[in-house]
Amino acid sequence: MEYFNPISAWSLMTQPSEIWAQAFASANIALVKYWGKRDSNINLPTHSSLSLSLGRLGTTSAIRCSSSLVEDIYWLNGIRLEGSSAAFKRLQAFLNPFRPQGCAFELRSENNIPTAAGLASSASSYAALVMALDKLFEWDLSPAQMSLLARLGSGSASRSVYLGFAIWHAGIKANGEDSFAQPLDERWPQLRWAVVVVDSKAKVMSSRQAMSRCIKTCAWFDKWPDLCVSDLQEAKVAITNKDFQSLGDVMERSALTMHATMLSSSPPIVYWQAQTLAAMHKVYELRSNGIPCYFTIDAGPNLKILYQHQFHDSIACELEKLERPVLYIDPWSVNDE
Ligand code: 2P0
Repeated sequence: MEYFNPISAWSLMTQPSEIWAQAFASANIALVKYWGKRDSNINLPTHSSLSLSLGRLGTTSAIRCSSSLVEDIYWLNGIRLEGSSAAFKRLQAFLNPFRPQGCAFELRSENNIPTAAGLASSASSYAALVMALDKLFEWDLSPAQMSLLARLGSGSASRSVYLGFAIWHAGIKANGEDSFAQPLDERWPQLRWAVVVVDSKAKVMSSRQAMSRCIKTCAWFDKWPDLCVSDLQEAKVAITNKDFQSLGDVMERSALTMHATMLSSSPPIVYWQAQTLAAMHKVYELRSNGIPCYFTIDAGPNLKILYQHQFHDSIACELEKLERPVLYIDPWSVNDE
């Protein structure tokens, strides 16, 4: 089956361009998680997911395409990727369909978030890359088309072409043409993220590998997509009603159930560290003291806490006691505070 790619017809007409094109994309954190694929070649998920952007945390990518380059060159945070590395091969496979004949790409990506530490750097990387390509080749794609293309690089990247809330529709078609994200037309300016950086080193197992192990070895994995469908419905209602407690409840449940699939896999996958649990218990303690805040956690040890800005001082004062770096983020602002 041919997979759906809105560019293929145009790429043949694309001329090499010596100029650089640059774009920024925010990382995103899923409130209702994506965890499971119906097609791993083109990142088609088993169910829809919902995210909120990470504002100023993300990736800036600059790209050029030239016939004077003898081979592709990819830089990540100033370090040139080895041609034999998995990251290089993945980028090259992604770029090949758009490559004008006889040309090579030079890509410079800068993440201002710890790379590969469960802070969604692949999401912002592929989204920024697609946005930069759109400028470079003057494709003039719609956001939904950019989302679809970004999904081919990394599933969660489909949600990173937007600021704010985004829903990635799972779609049902085998070629993926109906699997892309759209923004949720709701602003909630009081919301903030606190990201507790427990460990910024690259994780031992990629999300991709972990997801695949869960699908193959978690005995109850077939129950998970249905739970996500009801969680998504509940989260959408909570956002419409600006019901912080309901949104927090569903967000924590989605994250913990996703981690339950990892704990039920063989061998089990445990991303949490002692300080991850300490941070979770700090959230419970804050709540029991009347300060509303909720956590979510991805494929890594770092905890993301959602709160409303009027509680910032009380929350920051308590999180400081964890003695870990904490990043405070306005989901809708891409500027440093
Ligand atoms: C998410 N995660 O919804 C979930 C929650 C991690 C935990 O999407 O294989 O890097 O590139 O599609 O997008 C991380 O997985 O995986 C992820 P691929 P991706 O944010």
